[in-house]
Amino acid sequence: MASSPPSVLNHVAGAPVAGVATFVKHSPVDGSVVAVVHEAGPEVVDAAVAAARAALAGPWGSMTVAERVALLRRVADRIDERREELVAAEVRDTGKPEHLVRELDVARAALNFRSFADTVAATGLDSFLTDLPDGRRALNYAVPKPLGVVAVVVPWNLPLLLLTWKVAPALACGNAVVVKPSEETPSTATLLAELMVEAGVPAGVYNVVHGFGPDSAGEQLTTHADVDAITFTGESRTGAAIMRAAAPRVRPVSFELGGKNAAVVFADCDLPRTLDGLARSIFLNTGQVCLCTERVYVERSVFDEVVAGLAERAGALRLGRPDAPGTTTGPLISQEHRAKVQAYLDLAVEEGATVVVGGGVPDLGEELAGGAWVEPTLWVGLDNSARVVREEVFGPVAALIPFDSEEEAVRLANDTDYGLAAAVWTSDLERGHRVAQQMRVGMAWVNTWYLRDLRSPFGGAGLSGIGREGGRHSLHFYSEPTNVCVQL
Ligand code: NAD
Ligand code: 6OD
Repeated sequence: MASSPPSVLNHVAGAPVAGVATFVKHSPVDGSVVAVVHEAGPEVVDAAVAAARAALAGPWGSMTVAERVALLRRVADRIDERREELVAAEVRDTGKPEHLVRELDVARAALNFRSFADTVAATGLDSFLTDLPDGRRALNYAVPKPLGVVAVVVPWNLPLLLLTWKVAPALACGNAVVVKPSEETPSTATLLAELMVEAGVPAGVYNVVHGFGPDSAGEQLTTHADVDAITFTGESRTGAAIMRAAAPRVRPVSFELGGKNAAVVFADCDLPRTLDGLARSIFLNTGQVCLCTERVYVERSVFDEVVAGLAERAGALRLGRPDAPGTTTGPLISQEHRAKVQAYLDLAVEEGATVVVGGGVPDLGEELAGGAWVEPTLWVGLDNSARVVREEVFGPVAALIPFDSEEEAVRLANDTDYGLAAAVWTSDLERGHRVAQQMRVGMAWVNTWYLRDLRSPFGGAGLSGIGREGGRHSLHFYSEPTNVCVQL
């Protein structure tokens, strides 16, 4: 007899809590039911916020930085120790290839805790010795304080990675958090709650509420009167809704939102390396990384070669079950998301695209017929006026467009309402610096893509977000200094 799917509960004040209702989570791989999730409801959200508030008034609120650092390191150790359980849970929810989850998502979760432990441990106070013209002297020093109760609302594409990217610095700064994971990926947030308890994080410091966005846990949490700040990763439209929710009480927000990221390929690039890098930047995680390249501008003299090289690499991708040897590419997250991506595949053709590869739904056999599969797709024949070149698809797709000059490449790449990331491919390093600096984005890579130093600022311009996180930038967001001025 088949075993029943696991129940995923909310986590409040250090303990699992049932919800007001349940919903079913389907596997993106084959459509089977993989979990039954407890939707929080307003009372559980209230209880979670109250638990966080109470934790701030308890031992957590008076812990030294060194004690918090030790706790963060213990959480990282627990992630390492229970890595395979986290991998299994993330794979079940997302359908990603197992090796990707192990090497990227779960490895980064542990690193997030270690990195922010290091950063907060090494951070001193701002202090100034002030000499006034009238001869008075004063000592100014700024004491960082936590913001209080922080709502953490995250998406489904890199669930544990993005959640810990916000939770680790929030805890490093002494806040208590209420986390709202995506309804598509509830499992690892809840598993992390167990690890927090095992590591000795006081009850109420880390709470999890499950549910959807509007009229559910997302909205209930972000409109809650006792939440002090909101940190959010997700779609730009959702960011706008959350900004409205934060406005009445003027609460700080940090937003990491959508992208329509460009790659600029110059004829002088190292072509094999560039093609490998481009293929990774278009197709990693089935194109479901906010940083993924969906627009590729190519110097005309190498355009055909780049199109052919990318088509070959797209053709070499292996779609399949997460645990199948050789799988490079998983499904999209859900049928709902596939319907959105498919609508863009149809629109591209209506807008005059020539489909170089892909363009539809693959036939992977009966066993996977209920999954959210889509073919890796490349288009030519479009320009920046097409909606598929302007709007974020969030799937394994890219439009390839030729350019004739550096100036034109910069103009085309910057011709977007978004401003998250860009990649420049060239062997001329001077040009690499010059073009990267002209990109109106939060992160510009040269001859690489998604290479991260967790101390560097991360965020977006325009529709791609507000603020920067990473290293000391995160500490700035998650704390609020009190400046003390002492006349000497
Ligand atoms: P989404 O905005 O639909 O959902 C994100 C989270 O917000 C989910 O937990 C959801 O339940 C919640 N939510 C939805 N509506 C809400 C509301 N009105 N109030 C409160 N909460 C609400 O995004 P998604 O589909 O889960 O993720 C994909 C999007 O995220 C893409 O646009 C992608 O580019 C973006 N993203 C950006 C970054 C970044 O760092 N810039 C990283 C990852 C993903
Ligand atoms: O790597 C990171 O720190 C990060 N925030 C990645 C975001 C990826 C978007 O999907």
